[in-house]
Amino acid sequence: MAVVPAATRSRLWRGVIEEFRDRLPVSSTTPVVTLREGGTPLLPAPWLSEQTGCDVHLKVEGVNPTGSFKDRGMTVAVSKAVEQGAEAVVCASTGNTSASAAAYAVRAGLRPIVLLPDGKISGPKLAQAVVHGGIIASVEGNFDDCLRLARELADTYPVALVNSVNAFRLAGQKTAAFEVVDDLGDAPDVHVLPVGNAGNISAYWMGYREYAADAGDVPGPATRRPRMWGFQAAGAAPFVHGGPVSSPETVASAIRIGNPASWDLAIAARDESGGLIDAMTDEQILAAQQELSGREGLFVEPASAAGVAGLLHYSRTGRLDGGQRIVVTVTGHGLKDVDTASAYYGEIRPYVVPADASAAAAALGLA
Ligand code: AN7
Repeated sequence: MAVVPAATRSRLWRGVIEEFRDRLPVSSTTPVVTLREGGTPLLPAPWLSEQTGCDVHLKVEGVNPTGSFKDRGMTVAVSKAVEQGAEAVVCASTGNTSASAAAYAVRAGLRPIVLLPDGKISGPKLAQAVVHGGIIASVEGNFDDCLRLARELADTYPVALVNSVNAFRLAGQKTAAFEVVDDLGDAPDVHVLPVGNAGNISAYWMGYREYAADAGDVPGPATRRPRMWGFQAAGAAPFVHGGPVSSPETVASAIRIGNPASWDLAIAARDESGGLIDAMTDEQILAAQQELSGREGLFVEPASAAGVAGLLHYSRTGRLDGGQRIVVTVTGHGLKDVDTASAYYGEIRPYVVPADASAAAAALGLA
């Protein structure tokens, strides 16, 4: 068998802790719990670029091991939990955090306790918590109730809280901004993403600031920082209303959150960057999800399309200058919520054909 010289082999991505160790709160003795998350594609988006007159790229976080960006923060949070001697972790979740927490916890030999809003998380996300051995509580309440409960449990009982109020989560998630700069050579003009509990917009802003080294005198890999544009769902838009929303409602169940934990950090990200946080309707979000699937070939879950919906809306209403370089984070895989996507198309009516080439060709419009 021919030997492939090491230099010509593709390099194995080691996960965000090993790739960015010097910028993360770990030491040489921290046990690294990883599923080799991160290193996700920055995908050029020709259709969105044409629509907006900008150079648009998608940061495709759905290819992480559990299918969402949550894995970046979870590798750090669970590694630190092990280091600190935890035996169990707890989180509240609209679905993706629980999937990620359960996977990383079992890998580390910890018990994953997940608090989910009763009936309000998608089937595939619930299945992930189940297959990873999650100890599941279905809470009579919404995400905000679950998070309050998770905090109270972690305050009183021997269990580590791994929601994004855990600073290790945000530290891990900031690595996505590092990857964007590493791939583009500098920060984009605008970074667009969905906003729910507001950890991710806060983490990206931390990452961009750190890489531009505005706190120290050593020049960083970036010469500039982007404006941060966050988009919520109209029925769950506390940042747009200027305060908590008591009964958040949206088809984008991942961002059905009325009382975001990272409120101050997200406001700072918005204002220090000269950015904005706005809301899109469920119709706009689903239309953007469909356009991403049908035009760019990328299937994302509804919440993940909120940023794309916002970008298209701002462009179509004349509020986006052309010629800019834009990165949009699409946070979770489309397979995370197949029911919502399928429902958008109504009843599926395939061509029913005999197993015969000429008859099939006629029915399918080939002949
Ligand atoms: C696909 O899993 O809050 O603003 O509990 O799953 O950082 O909260 C999920 C959030 C965007 C919003 N896109 O990010 C949870 C949870 C997807 C998400 C968000 C979430 P944040």
